[in-house]
Amino acid sequence: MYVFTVQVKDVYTKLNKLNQSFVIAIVFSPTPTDCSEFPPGTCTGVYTIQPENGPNMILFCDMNTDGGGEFETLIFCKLLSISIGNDNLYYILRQNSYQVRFDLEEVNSSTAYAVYDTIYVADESTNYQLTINGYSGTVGDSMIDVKNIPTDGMMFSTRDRDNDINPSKMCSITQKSGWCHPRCTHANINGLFMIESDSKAHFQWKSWRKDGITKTRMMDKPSNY
Ligand SMILES: [Ca+2]
Repeated sequence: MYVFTVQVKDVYTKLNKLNQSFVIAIVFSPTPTDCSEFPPGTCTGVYTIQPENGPNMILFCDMNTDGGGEFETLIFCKLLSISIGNDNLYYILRQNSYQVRFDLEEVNSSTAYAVYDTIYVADESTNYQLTINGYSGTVGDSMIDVKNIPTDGMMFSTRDRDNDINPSKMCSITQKSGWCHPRCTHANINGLFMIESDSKAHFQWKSWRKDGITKTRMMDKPSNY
């Protein structure tokens, strides 16, 4: 039997330096190890989980999309951005086999998705090396770069950590996104919200839209859920 309490967490203030944004996190006891452990009928919402031998963390759990049990690793829209971070992803994903789903929306409100059967993020000693493969969906497979090199197997780059395979560029700077860039990626899901710009830095999923993507969601769930 699960019981739950409600906590108010100042998450967005820490992440975005906003002053008056709070999120209510529902805390079950015992603490689930991921969103798939919540009892049937649990509502979509913000919850506290704790992976085995890992830290407590707050997640947005989507209990509706594609059968539920998914946790949102990234939410990007005009007003908010929440990311659980690579360390927390590692603690969750090492527990089981997971799949990942990307939901994309463009300026005219049409939507599309991609599912990859396998996702894993290794620990910091590997520079958070990403495993992602087994595409299906409606947006096409954009987990490749401009030379058709797959994103699968790449390490995470940030503006001060160049782990991509492009010797002449830092793709995290060119595309303004922390990501497992091979060369500069076709799926810039951590890019900027810039509908009108033709910059390489905005949201992109080139096999679907080069411009005009207004929302991206990345959600993971156990493969056997
Ligand atoms: Ca580089």
